[in-house]
Amino acid sequence: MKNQEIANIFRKIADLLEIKGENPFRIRAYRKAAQNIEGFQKDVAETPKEELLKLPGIGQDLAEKIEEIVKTGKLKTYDELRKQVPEGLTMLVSVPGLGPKTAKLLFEKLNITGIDKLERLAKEHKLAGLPGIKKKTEDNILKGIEMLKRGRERQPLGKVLPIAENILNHLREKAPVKELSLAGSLRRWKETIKDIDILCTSTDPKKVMNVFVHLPHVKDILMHGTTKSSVVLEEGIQVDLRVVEEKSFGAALAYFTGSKAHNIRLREMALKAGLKINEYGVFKGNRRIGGEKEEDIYNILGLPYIPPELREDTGEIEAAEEGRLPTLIELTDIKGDLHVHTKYSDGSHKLPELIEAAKQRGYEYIAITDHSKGLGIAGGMNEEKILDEIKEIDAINKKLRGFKVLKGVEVDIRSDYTLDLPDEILKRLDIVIASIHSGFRQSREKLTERLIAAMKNPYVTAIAHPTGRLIGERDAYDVDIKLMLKTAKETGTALEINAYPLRLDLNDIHAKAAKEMSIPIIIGTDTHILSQFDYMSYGVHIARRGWLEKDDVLNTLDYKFLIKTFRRKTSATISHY
Ligand code: DGT
Ligand code: CA
Ligand code: ZN
Repeated sequence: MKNQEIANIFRKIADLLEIKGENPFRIRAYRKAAQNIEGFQKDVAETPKEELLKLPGIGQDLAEKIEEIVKTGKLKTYDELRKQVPEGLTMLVSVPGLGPKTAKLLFEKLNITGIDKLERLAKEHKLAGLPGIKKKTEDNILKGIEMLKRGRERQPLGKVLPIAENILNHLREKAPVKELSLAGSLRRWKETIKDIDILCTSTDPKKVMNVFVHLPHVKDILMHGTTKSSVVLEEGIQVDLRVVEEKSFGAALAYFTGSKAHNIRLREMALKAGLKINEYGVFKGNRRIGGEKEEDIYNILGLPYIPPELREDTGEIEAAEEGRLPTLIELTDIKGDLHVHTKYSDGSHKLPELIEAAKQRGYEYIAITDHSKGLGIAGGMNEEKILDEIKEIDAINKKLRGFKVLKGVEVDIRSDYTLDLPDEILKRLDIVIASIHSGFRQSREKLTERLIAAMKNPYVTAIAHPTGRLIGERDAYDVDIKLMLKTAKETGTALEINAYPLRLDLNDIHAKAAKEMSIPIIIGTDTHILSQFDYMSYGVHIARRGWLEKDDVLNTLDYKFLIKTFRRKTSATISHY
């Protein structure tokens, strides 16, 4: 959990360097290191320096800085930088979307040093008129402040889940627990989480609670009882643990998994049947008729089991009653990852390493989708480089048995609606995913038109991270989702669920809408370092929240069928336009 703190310091250093107008590559190096430390599976504090140096993006200098933080709890570079930049200014750049240049201007001209004043002046339109600040800038600032406030209440799933899993492991090892499960929004894989809910059974609840309130990284103990305890972690997240009786475990699990709306529907059904459901069980009068297993609750109501991801009261109860619940896609249905970066662009590994790792997880294929040249800073490929990569993949495929590497690219959709690579190159690839990485603040019409133009290209297989949001950092860009879906359908273009935990985009709601229109979906992890292959699980669970079944997702297909499906779009589009 120390990893997160170190990553945060590196991020703050990047912000400070940016305010000072330092070298963009240095700034990027800190951000990238932060990201890699966060994604690192082990505790950085307990990792020897030689091993740290093997982490992508961590050189001698950063490795020493990590050691310094671990040893002293502080970092000189950071403290010195902080002295050079006024605190009020640092606060301003913490507003998502408010860049260092604008922050500096506001700080110097209007003496804004706090979020409250910033919000007030933006609402009163007192910012517009300063050089480069328009009404739209004010709107963006207000949006950013709102996001910042929201972010304090709810944190991204990708940040909370690893912390929760560490806690479960710790309890499993150190406490006398029998049944043990996450509940609440985490068990439903909601994209943001308010707090961590955990349930267990035990013959020694006192001991369990003792271990729990003394977990590493507990900052405050809010409550220490024998059936319920609550702590706040240093990361600012609250964790509730409940120890329940074995005969009630299923009922409690259903109750505390929620959602509240789903539970209310179940209780209404129970009342109509003359039954009572609560966190202790299912009762007929005073007689308990179930509650040890979660399935009991549904079975007694005459329903099939409803998976946690569906429990939002968005039609799952009706579907269950009418016997048309989807058979949700599973992680094991996935036959390969379709969004992977190598050293040809901004990934950290060479092809053979990635292929080996993909084989080890039992995949049948992966698609290599490095960035095109538009993304200068991400080391995007020009035409020559991509031809080199194609050649290397062809050579590798000749030697591989039982595994295929798809030649692909993540081509940038430019602000002027064109793609960053000519058709002559795109047509030589097996998969082309197109995405927007710049000009997010164009008008809704223009942004939508960019996506539509890309989808009409016969060689574009899919749109990657179609709405561009970064949870807690950047809202989705303003696109006409309906029109995007309609065009995807008409052109036979797939849409991606990007499994990168800060993206998860398409989100659950849009994925469900896409499914209802039979638009093909691909799930890709956007892997830049090996451990990120694990993100597939996030993508699959978002798909599950979108009611997706195996057949809705293209990378559950065998290689042969997958390629056939991709080609079908190309030939259909060429004959149509
Ligand atoms: P969040 O906001 O990310 O923590 O979302 P949840 O769903 O984890 O919400 P939370 O932690 O407030 O409560 C956990 C579950 O407990 C919730 O999903 C349903 C159940 N629950 C909590 N309060 C109530 C209530 O007043 N009535 C009912 N029926 N269920 C409740
Ligand atoms: Ca919760
Ligand atoms: Zn990517």
